[in-house]
This record gives sequence, C-alpha cells and structure tokens, in this order.
Amino acid sequence: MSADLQNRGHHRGSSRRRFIIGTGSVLGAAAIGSSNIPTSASAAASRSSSAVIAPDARVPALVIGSGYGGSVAALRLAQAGVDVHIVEMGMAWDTPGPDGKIFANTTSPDYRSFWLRTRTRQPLSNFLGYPLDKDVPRYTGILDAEDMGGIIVYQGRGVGGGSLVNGGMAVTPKRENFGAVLPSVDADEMYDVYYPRANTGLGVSTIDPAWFETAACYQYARVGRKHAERSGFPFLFVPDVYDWEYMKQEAAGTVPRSALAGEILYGNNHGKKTLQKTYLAQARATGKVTVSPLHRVTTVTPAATGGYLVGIEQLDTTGAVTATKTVTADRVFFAAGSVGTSKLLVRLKATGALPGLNGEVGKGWGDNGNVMCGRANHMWDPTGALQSAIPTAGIDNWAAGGAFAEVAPLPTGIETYASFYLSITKNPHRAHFSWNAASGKVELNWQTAWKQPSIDMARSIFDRINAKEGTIYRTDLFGAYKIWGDHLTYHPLGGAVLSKATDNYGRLHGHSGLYVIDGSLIPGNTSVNPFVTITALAERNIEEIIAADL
Ligand code: FAE
Repeated sequence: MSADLQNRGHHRGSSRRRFIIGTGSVLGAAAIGSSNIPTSASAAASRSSSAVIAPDARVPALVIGSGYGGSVAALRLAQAGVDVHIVEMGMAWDTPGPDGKIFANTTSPDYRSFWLRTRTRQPLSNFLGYPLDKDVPRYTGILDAEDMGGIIVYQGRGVGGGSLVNGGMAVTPKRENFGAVLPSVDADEMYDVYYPRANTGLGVSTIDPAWFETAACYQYARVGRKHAERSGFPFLFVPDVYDWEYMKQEAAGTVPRSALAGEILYGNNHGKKTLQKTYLAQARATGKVTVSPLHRVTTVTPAATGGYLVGIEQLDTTGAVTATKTVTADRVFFAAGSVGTSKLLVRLKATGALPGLNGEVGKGWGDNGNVMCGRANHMWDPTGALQSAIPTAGIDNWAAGGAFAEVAPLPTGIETYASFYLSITKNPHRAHFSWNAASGKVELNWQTAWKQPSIDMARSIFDRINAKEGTIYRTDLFGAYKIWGDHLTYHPLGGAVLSKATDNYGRLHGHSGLYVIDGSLIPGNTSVNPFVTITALAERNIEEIIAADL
C-alpha cells in the first residue's frame, strides 16, 4: 500500500471514529427530543397566528395547500380583492420547541423532523457502512417521506410547503429547454414577465463570487468546480433564496448559525427566505388571507347551492382527527403539491365526487430524473469539515448527456473527503396514479427499474470525472455497497398536466371554478430544480384567472 493510501486509510479511520462518536450524540439528541414533545399535543400549533376555518364557513376562494402554487394564488387573489382561506395539513411552524428552536438540525432529527413516522427515513441512510435512521416519536413533523411503491417522494409539510425543507436552489431553466418543460406555454411571456416576477417574489439572488472564493464553508463547492472543469464540464453558480449577507455574518460568527450549522432538511431557523417570509407574509399583510394549519382536505364536491362543498379533517400533532368540517367555497384551488393534488383528484373522480374530471387526471407524473451519488476524493482534496447546507453550484451536461448536477453539501461536521451530488436528468419515464377500490388508496405505478436511464445520464458526468481524477464512487451512503441514491425524488411533478387535465391556465376540465395551481401541472421534468418554474407558472395562470373568471 502506498504511503498516500495508508495515510488516507488512517484518516478515514479516524474520521470514522469521530463520526460514530458524533452519531452517539445525535442519538442522544433524538432521545432528549422525544421526551420533550410539548405535552399539550396541539400547543405549538394552536399558538399560530391563524384563525382556523369555522365548521360551516362559506369562502369565496379556498386554497388547498400552502406551497409555491398555493402561496402565489393566495397573494394575487387577495390583491385582487378576494378573501382567501388556505387549508394546510401541516403545522404552522411559527413556535419554538423546548430547545428554543422552531426547526430541528439535519444531523439530529427529532420529533419535529418527519411527518407521522416512528422511525426516520433519511435520504442519506448510511455513512461508512453504518445505518443512520433512528426511532422518533410520531408527530406531524416537517418532512414527509411518502412511500409511493417503488419510489420515496420527499415533501415539505407545513405552512410554506416545500419551501420549509428545500435547499432554496432557485433555477430558471435554460430557454432552449423550456419547450420540453411546458410545451403549451408561450416562452416569451414566461421569460419576459413571469420568471422575472417569480424571482422577485421569491427573493432570489446569487452568491457574491469573491466571497465564494474564500469562504471555508464552500470548499466542497470549489472542489466540485475544479473536478468539473478539469473534465471539461460547464460549471455554473446556482441562485438561491438564502440571505447571503446573513450567511456571511454566520461565517463571521456575529449571528446564530443556520446554513453553517447544517440546517436544511428539517427547516432553517435563520437565513432562508421561505414562503413564510415572502409570498405568504405579503399575502397575510393584505388582511384578506387566513390559514388553517393542521387541516387536511379530504373531499371536494359540487354544492347544491353553487360552488363546492369541501370536507376537511382537523388534526392534532399525533395525526389523530379531532374534528371534521364541511365548508363551502365558490372556487377551489388545488395546490396540495404534485402527489397531494393528484391523489385527491384521482380519488374524487373515481368515487364520483367530481365525475366531470377527464381521463388525463393522474397522468404524466415524473420524478424530475432525480438520482444521487457521492465520490470519494483523494486526501489532497478535502471538502471541508464546515459545509454550508445551501448548495450554490451546478454542473451542466444537459445537452450532451441529459444531466444537470447540483454540487451538494454533506454537512456532517467532520472532514469526509466526499463530494456529493443530486442530479436532475432527462428521464423519459412517466407514471400514473390510479384508484385501488379494494384498499381505498391511490397508487402510483412507478417502477424501480425506471431509474436506470437517470443513472446512465448521471454517469455521463461522474464516470468522466472519476476517470480524470483517479477517484471512485462512494458505496456507503445509501446502504452497504450501493452507489446510487435511486430510490427517491425531491421533485415530484405532474399528475394534472396543463392543457390535458386542465385548460392552458389550470382550469380543471369538467367542473367550473376548480383550478390546479401547483407542480402537478408540469409534465414530469423541468430540466433544473423546479420551484421557480412552479412559481412562475402559477403567476401566469392566476393573472389570467383573475382577469377572465373573477
Ligand atoms: P408543495 O410545496 O409541496 O406544497 C403543497 C402543500 O400542500 C404542502 O404544504 C402539503 O402539506 C399541503 N397538502 C398536501 N395535501 C393536502 C391536503 N389534502 N389538505 C391540505 N394540505 C395539503 O407544492 N426545488 C427547487 O427548486 N430547489 C431546491 O433546492 C429544492 N430542494 C428540495 C429539497 C427537498 C428535501 C425537497 C423535499 C424538495 C426540494 N425541492 C427543491 C422541490 C420543491 O420544494 C417542490 O418542487 C415544491 O415545493 C413544490 O411546490 P408545490 O406548490 O407544487
């Protein structure tokens, strides 16, 4: 064995020991967390500033879900003078837990971290051969790892939807790719008006390039750039909604750390401009928007008196139903996310609650081609013990190889010598949702083998980098000897595709006054991270709906 390799082995060994010690404290933290759930189950939720919906309310506009689509709809309707009520199945996330923080850290998941699970289902399930998942108390936590049979779909739960848990990477697709993303939409309009409007509304900006060059917390991204460029791949800065000035202060030690404390998957306590701080704050400021957290829509059906009867379950923080309500809404906006909206619509059509919906409902679902992998670097290429949880860089091989890869952090707090990537790929497979009357559930026909094209496309980048650098894939992040994180997606898209299940502005066919305004409109792929496109499309559609329908 060469001296280098021996050194490397020694380093890995000590890393491993430190990591295990770290994991011990993580387990400890989880145990403390479990005994510290607020004793009154709904205490945290009920302290929300929201006035929950009355059991017999009648509202002009009801929005199901408070993610990107729902927040845009609520703000623009309110600005047009319409009273809006948002029904959100997750918590308000506006009240600190016993540790004084609203959100749990990525390295120490606790009761706040997962939606109604008794064991964590972490996207990176293993490290150095050791499984990382652990028991947690069942709670209406922030991240849902929804098992759709063949694929785990990660989604945010709470007021703010996916903006609560995502990396904030705010990417506008390249214009030449837009025709494949939303074929029925006028690209000029999107790039001249709605993408700029969405970027402004979301508070998108790019890292200061000079700071990037010197910040210790982006050593991992600089290593990612070096490897990409040495293999001839275009490298680009990716905009984000994180407050970069705040991050500089985190690095300087003058404010509490959030991105630099590894906060991301289970929420950021500072710094990230979630929808709570942007669209939803503006919406509430109109005085015309109210929100019911821990309220889940179960049915929508035409009301005899006009409009729609909306069945709602009120939940406590164990997930138990504490009340049921039936309210009436003149118009209903489905913004429950790709999976949430698709599941509702497929069930409502199949059970006869909304018989007029067409046969396109539930179709055209894709995973945005998500696949993850890690690479093991040489010991002269450390990626840094301190890693900002907010990614800021990407490798673009879309045109040549069908892959766009985020250079992602591994914020473990120790030097791992690992480079980690989430690739978005041009995966051609599309699944559909269908109603299983026997189980009373909506199912997705995704097949695990459908990830192979994504792996092949991601390899168009990483095989080349590994060959050039003389490095190998990590095999310890997703199980024992498993290279690819091909069991999941962060980017569910489709299920109520624009111009198919709806008209070209999201009006559902078959029932007037019902709209889809979230990621389910987009047929499975955006070529980059999706929320800017979801937001821009929602801006476009709501403008037309307000002008023509209200
Ligand atoms: P979403 O934001 O999912 O909002 C739907 C809301 O509806 C949720 O709050 C649900 O709790 C709620 N809901 C569902 N069903 C019901 C019901 N029956 N009744 C009441 N409420 C309901 O939908 N995208 C990027 O562009 N950049 C990133 O860096 C990025 N990173 C990500 C990281 C992670 C870990 C995850 C999970 C996602 C990430 N995404 C990212 C994806 C992005 O968050 C996602 O595309 C959007 O949030 C989808 O927006 P929608 O409005 O469609």
